[in-house]
Amino acid sequence: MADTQTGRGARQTEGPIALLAFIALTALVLSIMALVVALANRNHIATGTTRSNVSGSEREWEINVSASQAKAGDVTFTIKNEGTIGHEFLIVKTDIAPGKIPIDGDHFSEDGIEVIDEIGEFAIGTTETLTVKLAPGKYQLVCNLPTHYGLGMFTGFEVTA
Ligand SMILES: [Cu+2]
Repeated sequence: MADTQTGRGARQTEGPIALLAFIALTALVLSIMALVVALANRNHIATGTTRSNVSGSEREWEINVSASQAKAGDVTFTIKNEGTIGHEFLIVKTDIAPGKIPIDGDHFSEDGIEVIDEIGEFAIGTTETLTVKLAPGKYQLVCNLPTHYGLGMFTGFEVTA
């Protein structure tokens, strides 16, 4: 009993100081937590890979996509062939305006053109997926099967930092 009363008395005497200490400690802990979260967020932005999804379709003679731009990083294209013949899907990095790559015969030469990656000719009614890591810049999404580019199977795409 005596010990309990002594203890209670001691707590009452130190109450205000303990409260101030508690508030100061809480403020310090919250500051540290905020700093840790801020650093974690900064690191995430600096080292994390941005992922984007773009869906779209191809048909005679057009390519339609759900977005005309994406952030640099991994971009996944999910493309359906809604046409009545086979089509391909190329991602070309170029500053040439959409549709203006010089045609050599019935399609443009891919020599000297930066083709990042492609979905080879795929069948009517099927859907293909392609994930590529894209750097900032201007791109064209195209089909380069004979005559298809010239007939309109291209669309501009921009990747921002
Ligand atoms: Cu095509």
